[in-house]
Amino acid sequence: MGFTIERIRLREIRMPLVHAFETSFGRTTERRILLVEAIADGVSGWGEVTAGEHPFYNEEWTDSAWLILRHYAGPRVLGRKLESAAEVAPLMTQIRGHRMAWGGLEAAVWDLEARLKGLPLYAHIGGGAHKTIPCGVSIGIQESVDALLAKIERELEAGYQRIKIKIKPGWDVDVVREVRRRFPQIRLMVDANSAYTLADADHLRRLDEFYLMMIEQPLAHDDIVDHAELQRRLETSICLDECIRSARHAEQAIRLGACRIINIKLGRVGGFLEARRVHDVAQAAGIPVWCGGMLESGVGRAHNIALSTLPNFQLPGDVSASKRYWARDIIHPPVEVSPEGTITVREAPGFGYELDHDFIRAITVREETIA
Ligand code: NPQ
Ligand code: MG
Repeated sequence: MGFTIERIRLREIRMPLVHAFETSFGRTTERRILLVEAIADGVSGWGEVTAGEHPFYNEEWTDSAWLILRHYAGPRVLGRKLESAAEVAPLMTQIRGHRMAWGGLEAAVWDLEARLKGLPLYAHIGGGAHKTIPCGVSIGIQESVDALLAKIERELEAGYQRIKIKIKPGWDVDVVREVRRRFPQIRLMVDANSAYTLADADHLRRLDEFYLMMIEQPLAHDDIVDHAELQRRLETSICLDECIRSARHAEQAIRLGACRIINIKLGRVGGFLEARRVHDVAQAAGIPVWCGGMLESGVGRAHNIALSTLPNFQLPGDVSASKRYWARDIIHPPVEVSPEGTITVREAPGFGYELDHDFIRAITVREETIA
């Protein structure tokens, strides 16, 4: 069919979180989210840039992403005849890093192409192996262990199938012990967001007695080699997040034995083409994957749901209901989770939800159209 992107509209929206979210790298109370609208033949596709407000999860942040999109990623696709959305990622290879920035545009073009073809996004990316997505929650560092236990209880009552708690030095083994004492049966995992080094291996080994599903990204954000050494010394499976930015990284991590599970985030790997490649590399090696989260608005959340329908998404993701994060989401209906802890994928063309344009306009703090 082919199409030409005539305009790209960037918007920055501000969304206060219902609850502050604290990780080993900091505390977030309000998101500054970039939405990318790609327009062809009068049809719009939507994407979300998943960078944080500061370069603390990885090197990107909201402002760096705006500049990359405005000056590098946008101009590379504007006015170019595309045969397929799969052609977008290869246009970005000259740009080093900044995958969340251009990945937001890449995802918008997949959504656009799905709409042009009248297909649901999940089908257009080759998904649909699962039509209901198992959901987990990611729970930030809390004021006290009692507060954490109460929060876990609420999420289990809501039906969530897996609990992930954030850890850091000083909030790890003793906290996990209390959680396990109270909830001996639940599917439980921890995420360190790179808060440890290999020198902490003996300390991290103390987590082995709690039969966790996995420990996510314990070591440096850009390390694979030390994770391989740590995995040899742990019984608990390592899941890599930050350091898997491409299918090549996934292949190398698996070859070195650095992980037994991979968390795939659409933005971190630069959109759907690379996410699918990571998925396929892991699948071929017998490594299960699950969909990570970046406190997305409804747009990014809907993309995550589509991604999670690929067959090797075998474990509950950090894909949860809109209302856990937002008093009001920018899509309609909001993402809802069943009492069984699942999200059912929607069949409408594109990402499957309606955009709340009036609300988006009301929370937009800057907007620029490049043509
Ligand atoms: C993770 N997400 O899996 C990330 C980390 C994370 C849901 O645990 C602003 C933007 C704040 C992105 C906090 C979850 C963030 C962020 C945490 C990402 O490692
Ligand atoms: Mg993580």
